[in-house]
Amino acid sequence: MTDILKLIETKDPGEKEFHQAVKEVVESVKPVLDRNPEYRKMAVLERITEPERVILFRVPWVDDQGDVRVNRGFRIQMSSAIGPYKGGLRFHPSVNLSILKFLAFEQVFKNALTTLSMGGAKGGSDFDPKGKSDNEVMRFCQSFMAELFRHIGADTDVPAGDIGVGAREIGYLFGMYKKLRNEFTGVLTGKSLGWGGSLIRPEATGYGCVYFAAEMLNTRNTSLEGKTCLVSGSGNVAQYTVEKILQLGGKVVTLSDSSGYIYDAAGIDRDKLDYVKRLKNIRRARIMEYVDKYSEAVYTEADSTLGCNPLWDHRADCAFPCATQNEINRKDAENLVRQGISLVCEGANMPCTPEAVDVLLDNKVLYAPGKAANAGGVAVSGLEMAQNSMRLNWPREEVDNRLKIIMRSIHRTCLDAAAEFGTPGNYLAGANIAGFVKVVNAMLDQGLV
Ligand code: NDP
Ligand code: 2IT
Repeated sequence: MTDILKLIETKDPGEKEFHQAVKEVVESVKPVLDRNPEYRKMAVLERITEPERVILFRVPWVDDQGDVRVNRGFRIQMSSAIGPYKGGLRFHPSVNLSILKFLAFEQVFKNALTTLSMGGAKGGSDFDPKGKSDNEVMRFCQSFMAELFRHIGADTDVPAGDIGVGAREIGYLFGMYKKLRNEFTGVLTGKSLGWGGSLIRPEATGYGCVYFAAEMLNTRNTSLEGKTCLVSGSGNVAQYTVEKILQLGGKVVTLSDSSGYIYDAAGIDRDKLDYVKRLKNIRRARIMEYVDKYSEAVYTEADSTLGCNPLWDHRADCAFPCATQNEINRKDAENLVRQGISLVCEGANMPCTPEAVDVLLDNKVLYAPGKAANAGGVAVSGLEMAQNSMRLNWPREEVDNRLKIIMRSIHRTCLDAAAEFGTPGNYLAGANIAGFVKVVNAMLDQGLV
């Protein structure tokens, strides 16, 4: 087991997020390998940690001043064992190979858990959409797609959104793909409703995450009704996480962005959430403006010298990290436990460090890893692909019901796999094991490819 970790540390030095994601899965699946000697013989770990294909390309574009800019584009096609490559695109200055490989690796298991036929991928660029005009974003997206189009397709690889990529970017990317290929196919998901998008796709990650949390609470005979919740981020996933928590009777007291966080003791109600949606999605402004509008709330600037994020140091029952990777460290987890938290459900991908997860599990906190809890987003992407293939659009209730059924099934699958392999109640082990077994069995069926 250590060998595979040593191997990737030697082969891929410095890719710390990728190493972190691999280590977690490898530790979880050890009992599965022990029970199935064939897996080791067929080198499944060595194969599953090596992307099937990595595409790295130059993205030149012209800004509004007429200056030429150059960014780096990526697509990591990690696994096509159970379906076409599938996973989001992230536009953020922090994007690098390590981050996209960790995300693609996680996506393989997440997509397997959805029960739909999707392989795993991730892509993006170090382009920062913040502060850019719509025209600049459009020119960037067109240049990005001018290379990516030759590597993707409705039956090959179907990208979608992630941090910094929402409906606007998907629109520009789709337009360019269609022009270059001269075909109108479901090559991207997260499309707008008028031209192939699915109802509930914008809501799906956040709603699904809260459905998953409700299932977990149900195992302890309780619900979100009356629970105080901490939510981080204020983008797509955070907004719809808050919306569903409110619908289920919970109270949300925090939201954040990379500049800082707001704490609203009175609770972020439906009207305040609508304000946040306008602030973030239309004006693309900072969350600090919330306190100008609602003076009862308090804004705290982000301070990386603190060694912890004070957002996670408020009295609460449930926490939903919905911003980015490694946003909850050991100290944050200790603060959450001290403040009485009983559930942490990951809307973001890998927001808890391994040390934070240990603290949560040691303290019997219900903890759901992102690859299970945030799988609703890609699940509804899968439903968007199905609708596109049929050239049909399902009504809102139908997609939402399917999403609920999928989240319930993922919850059950995690618990069953965890129990079968000797770690009852451990959703992390369960998610890793169940996703791994499905993908690895498909790899074995298909021979050495
Ligand atoms: P958005 O771009 O809509 O929102 C991202 C939010 O997180 C913003 O509030 C952003 O603040 C904050 N954020 C981003 N990077 C950092 C950082 N380095 N430090 C602090 N805050 C940061 O993205 P999404 O809501 O789509 O994605 C949020 C998380 O959910 C990501 O981990 C993503 O991988 C995951 N996810 C997304 C899915 C989807 O369908 N969109 C599906 C499953 C998971 P700011 O505006 O200041 O950058
Ligand atoms: O992390 C994720 O699951 C996503 N960003 C969504 C991927 C998708 O293809 O819908």
